[in-house]
Amino acid sequence: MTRTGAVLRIPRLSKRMNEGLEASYDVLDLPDEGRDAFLAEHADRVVAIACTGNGLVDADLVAALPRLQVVVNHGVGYENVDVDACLAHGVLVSHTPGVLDDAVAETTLGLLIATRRRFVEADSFVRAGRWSQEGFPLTGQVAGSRVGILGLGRIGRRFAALVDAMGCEVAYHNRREVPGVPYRYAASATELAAGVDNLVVIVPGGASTAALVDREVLDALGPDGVLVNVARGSVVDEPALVAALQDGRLGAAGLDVFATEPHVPEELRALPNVVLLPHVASATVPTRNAMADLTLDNLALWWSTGRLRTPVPEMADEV
Ligand code: NAP
Ligand code: 8YV
Repeated sequence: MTRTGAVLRIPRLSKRMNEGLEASYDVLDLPDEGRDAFLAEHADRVVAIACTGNGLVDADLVAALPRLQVVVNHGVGYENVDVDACLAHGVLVSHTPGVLDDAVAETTLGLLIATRRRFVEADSFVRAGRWSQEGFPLTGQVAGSRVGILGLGRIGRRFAALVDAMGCEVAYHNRREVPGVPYRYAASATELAAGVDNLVVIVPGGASTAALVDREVLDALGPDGVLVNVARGSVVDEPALVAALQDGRLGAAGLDVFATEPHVPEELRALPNVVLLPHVASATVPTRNAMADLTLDNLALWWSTGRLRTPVPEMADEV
């Protein structure tokens, strides 16, 4: 199949992605300013979009691109893409499931241990020369603890296997019980939080999970509880989280994601009982290479056959 047209990049991507796109396609960059003038000049050339989490593909953009046929998203989460608008315009969407599970699961475990064992504080304690005057306080422990997983999907299951191997008692909540897993099912996020020491959040973002972890869930987790969020900032009610940490109603939190990245509220940054990461759960060289390659594979396959290797689940019947 011979296709003509340009690929719209939103925003500029990794070196590997940019080089892969530029080697094979006519690439345009959506500007932050002067969008209307850009679209007036180029809209009818664009047949594909290559984007990532902070590249918004909303209904207005989809409607403004009359020849758009495919969106390839670099990332497994795709709430940045309005899938309903794409479906309505016959536009296909792909994402990058599976290739990042190990990296995200190991980040989740690392963040949980760093938070529960206060490793970042302990590092500052040594650097400040305090060790010669006093010992660092004893902490809680992850091994053998009760771990709740909100979102037992691809990544959640990989993480469950890691903490299972550490002798943890694993429970989870999804909207549907997963058949055949050896972990206890909880009927709600609150019920899950009430029965564990550590709550790990790894559901998709978007409207359906917005503030799923609210004050009630945080209070159920309680003053000795640790929350780890590697999902999306939108899944946790951030002001409620800050208040719970400040009031001592929640023990500690390890966060890779925030409500309005890269902004992290000053109140969170001022707290000693948090470990904060800049959305790096998948950010290893091999994993980011695999994500870039899968994204480029989807585009190349669509370009030559009209099909996708890893369509988003809403489109599984379309390709
Ligand atoms: P997945 O395989 O689709 O798993 C998602 C799980 O969440 C499913 O088990 C699903 O079960 C559950 N779920 C969905 N909506 C729910 C709700 N409203 N309440 C309770 N459970 C719900 O996805 P994945 O590949 O594991 O990735 C999960 C998410 O992790 C991504 O969408 C992305 O947002 C995030 N992520 C973050 C990073 C990072 O860098 N921090 C990296 C990769 C992924 P049910 O459908 O039965 O509810
Ligand atoms: C990336 C992610 O940070 O895959 C996801 O959903 O959040 C991360 O792997 C993001 O896609 C930016 O590349």
